[in-house]
Amino acid sequence: MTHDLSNKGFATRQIHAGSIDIPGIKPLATPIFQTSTFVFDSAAQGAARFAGEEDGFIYTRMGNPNHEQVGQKIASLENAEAGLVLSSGMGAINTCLLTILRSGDHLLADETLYGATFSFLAKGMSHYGIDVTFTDFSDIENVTDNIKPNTKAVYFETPANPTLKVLDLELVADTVHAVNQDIKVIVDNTFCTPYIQRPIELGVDVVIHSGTKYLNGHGDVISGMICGTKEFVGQCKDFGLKLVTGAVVSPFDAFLISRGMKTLDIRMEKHCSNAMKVAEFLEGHEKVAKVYYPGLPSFSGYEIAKKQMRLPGGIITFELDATKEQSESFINTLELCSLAVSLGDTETLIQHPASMTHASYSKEELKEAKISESMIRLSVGLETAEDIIEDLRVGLDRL
Ligand code: LCS
Repeated sequence: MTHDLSNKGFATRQIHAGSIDIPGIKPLATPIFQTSTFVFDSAAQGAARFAGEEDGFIYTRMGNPNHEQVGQKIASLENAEAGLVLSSGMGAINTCLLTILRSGDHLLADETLYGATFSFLAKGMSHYGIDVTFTDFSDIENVTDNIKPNTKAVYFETPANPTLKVLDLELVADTVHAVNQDIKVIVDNTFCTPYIQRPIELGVDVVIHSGTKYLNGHGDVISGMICGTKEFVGQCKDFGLKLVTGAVVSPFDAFLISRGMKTLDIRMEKHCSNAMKVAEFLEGHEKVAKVYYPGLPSFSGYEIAKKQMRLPGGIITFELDATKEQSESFINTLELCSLAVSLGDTETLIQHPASMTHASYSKEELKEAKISESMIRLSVGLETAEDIIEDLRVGLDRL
């Protein structure tokens, strides 16, 4: 399906990886294979496909050309052997972890995670007899100290949602593998995308994405992805996705994601340059108490970010020098910034993590994860930077 693109640049691969050849027709854009099932030429062929003796599509839960295209694209961009697209980021996380873990196993996770991921690990995993420990990976001794003989996977985000805590990918991967080479080190790379950061090149085993965010990039699809070795992604596909979660994405959504991914690099450049301007504006404003952004030298994660991220990303978290009511009215009165969860869209989105994306954390858990109740998270969009800043300035001046 794919030409050899191994020596080609990122921009070329985001456009051409996973391209589908249809002899005799040759459409430039990929058709949408909106079909639930595929017709066999014969009973023998059907049997051969089920037996894995012949390549070819069977049924869309088990594979579809639009899925293959996205899987190949993300694998190429992450520098992974293989990639798989799923129905949501949560679908990807569930599929990945339930492929690795079984009753009696242990999972070690960083304590600052997207709210639903935290909930699934904190509450859902016990349904399967899986033990989970949360700790702060910023202190690498917390990682070493909490690995047990039955630890099968280590899970974290960097930068983390919503505090933007930056963790050293290479250090975490090397530390875990030095204790036990077989432990799968899994990182959620949603905030960066492979344009900014490629964890597999730094020793991580598995990369997860919410494809809902920058990869699709246009706020019109929910999806997720898993990248890793051919063997592991094959297990996620043939066991996790096919038999356990059934988290299959529609061919139409896969088509939209593939279309979105073709412009990933230029969108990420603009998200990041806009975010840098907005972060500098916020940091200089007297009504802003603190700004969390990997591109600011004042930010605690700045040095590690510089080492492993090619750009600082498009998400900024900040705290106002204001009461809870004032912060709420600030968010309510913005005009250009939309009050909505999600991130990575063309539109600038603003939300309050403690009561929205991270509402599943208890007050104590929020404190533990250093998610303050006054944090406001901004996903800087692709509008004109000065217009985003002006919207924020008007809101801040009203305080
Ligand atoms: N991982 C991260 C880092 C996320 O931010 C999200 C969603 C997910 C996984 C789950 O992906 P989904 O199933 O939604 O595709 N984050 C959201 C957020 O911060 N606001 O709304 C959703």
